[in-house]
Amino acid sequence: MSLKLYSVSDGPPSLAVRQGLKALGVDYTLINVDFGLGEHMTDEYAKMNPQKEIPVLDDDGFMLSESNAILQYLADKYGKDDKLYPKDPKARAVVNQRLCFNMSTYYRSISEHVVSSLISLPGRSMDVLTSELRSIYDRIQTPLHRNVNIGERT
Ligand SMILES: N[C@@H](CCC(=O)N[C@@H](CS)C(=O)NCC(=O)O)C(=O)O
Repeated sequence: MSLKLYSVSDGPPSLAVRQGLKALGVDYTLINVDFGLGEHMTDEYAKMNPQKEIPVLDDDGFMLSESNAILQYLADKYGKDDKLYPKDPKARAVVNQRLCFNMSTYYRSISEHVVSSLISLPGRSMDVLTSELRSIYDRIQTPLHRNVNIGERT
């Protein structure tokens, strides 16, 4: 078995995949991609992921990008039971909802917040970004509580 993960040390999507691999107890080779040096912007890297984003999983030549897709693939392939990624349609749908919400809304808002502390984003003051982030955080609490009986497994 030759499983490799191209990862950036402090990138949330990369960290999520590393957590998934740890939870599943899967051995792999970690390849650090230096974001600052732009190692993900090379033509060589684009052959693995035309989006030029990190992380990328290489499972014996099967290349996969997008952290959520990687997590779902790993859980399907290596999960010894269905605790991490349930097979029951409703329980799985709750996990998928969290993954989609994180990618479409929560992570985007956190990223914008972090970037704006480094460079100012036109028309996006820190106060506005903070209040958006708070509101997003509050909104995820409702479905978290509503699905608590299913969520026990997540
Ligand atoms: N949707 C992607 C997002 C990955 C992502 O944004 N990775 C960042 C590093 S944390 C990246 O590679 N950014 C490339 C760039 O900004 O040039 C995923 O979940 O894997």
